[in-house]
Amino acid sequence: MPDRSEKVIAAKEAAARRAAERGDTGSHAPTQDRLPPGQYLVAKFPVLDLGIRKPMALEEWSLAVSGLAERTQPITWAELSSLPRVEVVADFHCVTRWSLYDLSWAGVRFRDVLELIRPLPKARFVMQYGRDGYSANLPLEALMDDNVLLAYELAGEPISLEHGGPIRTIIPRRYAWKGAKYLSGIELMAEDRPGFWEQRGYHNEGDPWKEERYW
Ligand SMILES: Nc1nc2c(c(=O)[nH]1)N[C@H]1C(S)=C(S)[C@@H](COP(=O)(O)O)O[C@H]1N2
Ligand SMILES: [Mo]
Repeated sequence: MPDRSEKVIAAKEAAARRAAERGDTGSHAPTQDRLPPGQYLVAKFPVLDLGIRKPMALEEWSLAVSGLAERTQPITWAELSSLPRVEVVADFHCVTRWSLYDLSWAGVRFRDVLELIRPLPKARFVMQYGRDGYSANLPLEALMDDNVLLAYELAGEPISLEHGGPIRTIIPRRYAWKGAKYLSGIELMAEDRPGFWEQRGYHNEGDPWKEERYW
């Protein structure tokens, strides 16, 4: 990993550690109905990731499938794009406290992809992987929501490399770190396992309305 991203990671880890030492779990009194507690609104969409951005055309994209599923062959773009197109307008909340309203995404439901994969009954958790080495864990249940997408468009355009193209996951009910940019694989698991930030002091659930920021 390049120096720059190691520094960013170290700084964010240290902030999570200091907050935990202060006994500050990140909790604040609620501000407004729409803005989760402790968040501020931004107008422009920031770019936030590990800084490892490898271009990839949609036609080259595929999703690796591993773990507890009937099907473990990769899902190709041709197959993904044959699933129903779904549009979701959602607010976006980063654990580092910026929020953005009304991002408009298009893609396919995570749920529809899971239907292709057919998770085994024992599968209760999912790890998403990004091609930058990222990972994020969630209960399978959380990915069944109507508004959880494998997104391929943002504001009517193919998702740019900066914002995680060609395919990224969005999970509007969780902090944004729970959705992998540069989505490259998913693993179905019987037991939960912490992802990239969850190993580095971030909360396992990441619900912005409960301010589940850090351990
Ligand atoms: N693959 C990958 N996905 C990722 C990240 C990352 O570093 N790598 N960062 C997460 C974090 S912390 C946030 S806030 C959002 C940022 O998305 P954006 O860069 O489009 O604003 O992506 C999330 N998904
Ligand atoms: Mo974030």
